[in-house]
Amino acid sequence: MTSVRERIFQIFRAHGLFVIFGNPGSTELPLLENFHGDFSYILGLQEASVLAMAVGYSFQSDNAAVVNLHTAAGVGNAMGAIVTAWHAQAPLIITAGQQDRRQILAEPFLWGRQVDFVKPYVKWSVEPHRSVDVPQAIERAFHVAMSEPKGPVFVSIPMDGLEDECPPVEVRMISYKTAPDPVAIKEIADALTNANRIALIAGEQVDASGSMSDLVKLAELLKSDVFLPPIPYRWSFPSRHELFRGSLPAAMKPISDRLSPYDVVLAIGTSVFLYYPYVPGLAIKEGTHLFQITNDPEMASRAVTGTSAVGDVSLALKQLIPLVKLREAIPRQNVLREKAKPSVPPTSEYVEQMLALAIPSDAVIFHEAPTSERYSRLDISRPKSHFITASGGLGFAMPAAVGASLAQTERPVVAIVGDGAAQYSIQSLWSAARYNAPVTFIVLNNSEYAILKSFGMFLHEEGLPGLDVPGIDFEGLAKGYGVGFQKILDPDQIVPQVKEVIQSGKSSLIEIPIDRHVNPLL
Ligand SMILES: Cc1ncc(C[n+]2csc(CCOP(=O)(O)OP(=O)(O)O)c2C)c(N)n1
Ligand SMILES: [Mg+2]
Repeated sequence: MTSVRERIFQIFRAHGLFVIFGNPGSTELPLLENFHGDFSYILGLQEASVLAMAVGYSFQSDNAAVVNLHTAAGVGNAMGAIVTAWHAQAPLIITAGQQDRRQILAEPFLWGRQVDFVKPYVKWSVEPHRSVDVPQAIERAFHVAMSEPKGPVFVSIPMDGLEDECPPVEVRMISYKTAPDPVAIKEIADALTNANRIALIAGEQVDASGSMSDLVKLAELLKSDVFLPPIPYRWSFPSRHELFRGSLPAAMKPISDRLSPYDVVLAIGTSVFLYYPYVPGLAIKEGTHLFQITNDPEMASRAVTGTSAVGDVSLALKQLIPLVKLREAIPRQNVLREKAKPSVPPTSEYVEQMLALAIPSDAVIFHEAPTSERYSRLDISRPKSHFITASGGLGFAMPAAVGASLAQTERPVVAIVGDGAAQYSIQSLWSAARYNAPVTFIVLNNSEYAILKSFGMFLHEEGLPGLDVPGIDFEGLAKGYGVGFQKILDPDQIVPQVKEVIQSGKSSLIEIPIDRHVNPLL
């Protein structure tokens, strides 16, 4: 006879899901009993870390990732990270234990309403009525998570009945990609052909769909300028390419100003637009026509301007490329950025400049150093290389870096985080040490929430409490969780020491004290 539990693991196996990220409790133990040797269980010491490790893993493995949490409290702890996974289109099968149904009407200890409270941030949330339905729910959950737009799903698994006999479940394959309407693509191609000056916005779905090289091909045919979207959670265009113009600013007026020289703008695989501070202005200036291609109908419907086509962006690029003609290059002036100068302690700008020299171009980087990121000059030329939190919720980068490292061993993995951001999922250091994930964690320490001081300055707010975080002992934290530690006080040592730690192949935390200068927000 084959049990419900056995069928669940058969389905995971059939879909290539051999890693379970979790933090267990009594309600999950019946599922984990006699855990199979061909699966790995990656323990995170708090659920925010568990969830983000799974996201980092799914980004690198190009597959769904499985998470097992502890009833309502565990799901609650993971909730901020589930919001991030939702915005990042991360395909997760999130499971959690539920109390035994034979006593559920009495609302026993650990019974929870998790099916309801995750709902706005998952594509599907279910607690099967019968234990024999759980494997079928897992099979369906996999397909819901993997269909575009991808995203997290939630299955609550009651702890009773997992030993019951369960009939086989058909493990199915689905082709998930849907091509955009060729008529819409032709309209976009015609507009590009007839345009004077073109800007492409290289959205996150480009990297996620493995089509960075096709986007480069399109940009080189069109000789267009290429921007990343505001606050891009995935990096989709080579940072050292001559057509690359950086990220768009994250506010209305600055965006329409930045795009005003162009008569045709194509935003491919991203929102139109992701705003942060409210700076009123036109969505787009008169004379600029914007087109959007996105895998997400909701993203298309909330766009503030332009004409949208819904469909898979990799197929869209394959359709577009043969329809556009090679254009003449437009002469451009190279804008040389001034080099930041060393000081003690160094500015975040100087540190980012040094990190660009120290971090190899094949690295996978998770960036969560809010005031410093804007100075980044990292060499990003390969797919799946640079990620930031898609929701704005901190506590993503460190655990996601651990998950990314567990998914692949060829590329070095680096997390660059602020001293504040580092605290939200600090226990991910333990998972890095425990599972030999050689992540280099670089903490830029200004003992404050500098970005919030910038935001306060922008809004002319005075007397704000809670923006200083002095006295955190990073050496103690690193050692306590079992990773290596280095503190770099001499700015000249940043490049050699960071290089050395990355090459060491061990998980380590590097603390770099930086100055406390508050920079303007925009
Ligand atoms: C989960 C969560 N809580 C609170 C915030 C609000 N927040 C945004 S940035 C920030 C401070 C970041 O400080 P740090 O990482 O030290 O970076 P710095 O601005 O100093 O470079 C905070 C608390 C958030 N984004 N996410
Ligand atoms: Mg800080």
